[in-house]
Amino acid sequence: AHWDRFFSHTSVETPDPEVNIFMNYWTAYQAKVAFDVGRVTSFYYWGIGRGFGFRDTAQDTIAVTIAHPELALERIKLLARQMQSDGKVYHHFHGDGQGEFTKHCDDPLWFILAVSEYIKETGEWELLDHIEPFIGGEKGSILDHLLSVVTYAENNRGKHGLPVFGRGDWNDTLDYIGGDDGGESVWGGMFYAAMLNNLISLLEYLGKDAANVIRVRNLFHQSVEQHCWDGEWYIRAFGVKDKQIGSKQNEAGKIFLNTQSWAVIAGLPDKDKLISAMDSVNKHLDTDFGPKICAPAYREIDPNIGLITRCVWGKKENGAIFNHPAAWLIQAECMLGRGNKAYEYYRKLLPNRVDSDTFVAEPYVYSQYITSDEHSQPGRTSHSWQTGTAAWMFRINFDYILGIRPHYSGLLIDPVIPTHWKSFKAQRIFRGTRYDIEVLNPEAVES
Ligand code: IFM
Repeated sequence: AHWDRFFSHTSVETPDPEVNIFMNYWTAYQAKVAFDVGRVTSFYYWGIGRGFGFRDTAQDTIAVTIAHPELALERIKLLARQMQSDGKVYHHFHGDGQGEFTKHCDDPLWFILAVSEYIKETGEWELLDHIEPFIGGEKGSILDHLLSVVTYAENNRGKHGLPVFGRGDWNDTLDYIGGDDGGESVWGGMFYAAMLNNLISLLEYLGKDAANVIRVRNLFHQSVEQHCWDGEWYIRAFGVKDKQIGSKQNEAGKIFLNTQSWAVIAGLPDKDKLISAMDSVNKHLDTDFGPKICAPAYREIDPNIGLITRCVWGKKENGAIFNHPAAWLIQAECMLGRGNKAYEYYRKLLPNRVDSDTFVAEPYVYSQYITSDEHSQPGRTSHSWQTGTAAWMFRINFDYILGIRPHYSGLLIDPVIPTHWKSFKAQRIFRGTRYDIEVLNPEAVES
C-alpha cells in the first residue's frame, strides 16, 4: 500500500516501454530509497561516519516533493539549521547541531534548489516565513536563510569574479585546484547563477524586490562570459597562477561535462556558444555507455588539481561516465530544444543498456559511475544505489523530456521529445489535482 500510494502520484505512457518501466517503477523507487537510506551507513546509523552531506541532502528532496512533500519539508528545515547567518553551511553534519565547515564552494546554494522546488510543487509560500535557528542560535525565516546565501555568493568571489574553489565544488575530487589558497570554479559561477535565477523568479512572482539578487547573478554571468570561453567550450577552473583547467591547452582534463551543461542551465546569453559547448560534449565526451565526466582522464598525479588525478583513469571522477552530471546534460539538451539528443543520452544511460556480465550491478539501478573507454574494463559499473542520480533522472525525464514541470504559477507543459514519438500520455498529481495529459506530435517536431 505504501508503494502503491507513492507510485500513484505519477505515471507515463510513452512509445518506449523501457522509459515507461523505469519511470513508473525503478527510477522512482530508487530515488525514494536514496532519500530514505542513501545517506546513512546502515538502517541503524543516521549520518554517522562522514555524516549527511549538505548538497546531497538538498538534492535528495526533489525525489519526494511530488508524493511526499512533508518529508521534503522536514529535510529543508533540517538543512536550514545547518546554516550560519552569513550563508556558510556545514559540508557534512551529524544529526542536528554538529558538523564540519570544509569550504566546498557549492554547498549553500543547494538550499535554494530544495526550497524553490518545494514551493513550486506545493504552492506553500508560508514556508518563507517559517522560523528556524541558524548555527549559533540566532533565528531567521527561511527567506532570511535564502538571502544569506546571496550574501555568501557575493562574498565568495576570486580575482576573476568566480567562486573561490575551496576544498571542492560539486566535484569533490577537484579538491586542490589552486593549491592551498583556492583557485576558482567556473562551474561554480554557472551554478550560482542558475540557483540565483530560481530565487529571482520566486521573489518576482511574490512581487518582492529582486534587484539585489539580479545584480549578484549578473556578476557571475559576466565573469563567465568574460573569462571562461576556450573557443569551442567553457573551461572548468582557474588554478595556481591562473592556470586554466579544462582547456585545450591541457594534456589531460581538456574538457569537462559540467561546464557545458550548466552554461545552458545557468541561462548564459550567447546561444551560439551554448550550442558549440554542447556539440563539443558530443564530440569529445560521448561513448557507447554515455558521456564522460571529463576527458582525457588524468594519468599523472597533480597535487594542484587534487584527488581526481589519483583515481584510476576511466574510473570515478577521473573520466568515467558519472551518471549524476550526465542527467544534467539531458536537462541542458532539453533546454536547447534538442529532443532527439536528450532522448538518445537518456536511453544510453538506462541501467539495462550494458550487458549484465560487463555491467555487473543490478540492471535496474543507477550507479555512481560506469567505467569509460579509457579504462581497461569499460562498461563496468560501481557504487550502485549510492548516488543522487535516480532523483535527477526521474525529475529530468518528467520535467524536461515530457516537459511537465511545476512552476510557481502552475503546471507548465513544454515537452522536448524525440521526433519519432507520435504521442505520449502522462498523469501527475499537482497541488491536489490529478492531471491527465496527452501530447500529440503529428508533425514530428522535437519541442
Ligand atoms: O557531488 C559529489 C557527492 O556529493 C558525493 N559523491 C561524489 C559527487 C561528485 O564528486
